[in-house]
Amino acid sequence: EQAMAELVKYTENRDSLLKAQCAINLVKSKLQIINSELSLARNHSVLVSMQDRIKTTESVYQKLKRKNLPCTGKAIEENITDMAGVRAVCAFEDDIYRVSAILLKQPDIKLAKKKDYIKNPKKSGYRSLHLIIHVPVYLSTGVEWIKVEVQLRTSAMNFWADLDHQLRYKKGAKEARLIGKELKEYADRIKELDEHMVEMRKKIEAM
Ligand code: 0O2
Repeated sequence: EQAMAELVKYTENRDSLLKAQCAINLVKSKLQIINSELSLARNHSVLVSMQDRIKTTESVYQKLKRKNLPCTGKAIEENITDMAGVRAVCAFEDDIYRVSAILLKQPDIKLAKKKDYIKNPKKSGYRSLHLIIHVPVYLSTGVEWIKVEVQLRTSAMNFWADLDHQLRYKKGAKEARLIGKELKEYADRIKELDEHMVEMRKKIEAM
């Protein structure tokens, strides 16, 4: 309980929440512009949907526990890279890399870390492209660079990850073990499906 109270000081600080929301809005606005331009150029809708969230105290707590870290501001600052998160869902896998390249070329975006779980899927079968970026939020007191984790996925990857997340986080370890192997097989099938969908689109474009 004391750990929780310590955590709340950092996760529910109004100043930090405001900055996180501003950073999210900025990234979403950039992604919307990229989507409009790219969809026009490629002649199909590139982004299917976008979601954002600020990590809850409970989720931060679970993550710190999982990593055996103390509930301190320092531990959050150093280890929780997704306090502010934006998820962008594309129809096609190749568009993920187009969106990412355009975003990262912008001079006011600083890339801290790129984790390509599409080229290197997690053991669970999880696939997505993660970009941990810093974006400038202009406040009356000056500029502050805020960390945002952008997760880029296809609709199919998102479908799989939502289901997996429900199982992994809402159910216990026992259930996860029982069904994990089966889910991994579906992740492989989704990978194939994503590849076929790009081929199909190219075929249609060439007609
Ligand atoms: P939530 O509820 O989404 O916020 P590490 O494993 O230490 O290298 P770390 O810091 O855990 O890396 O980050 P990682 O794994 O690069 O990305 C974390 C986020 O990616 C997760 O956030 C999930 O959103 C997503 N993710 C990563 N692996 C999986 C997976 O196997 N299945 C699903 N469904 N999502 C995954 P949180 O904080 O775990 O959860």
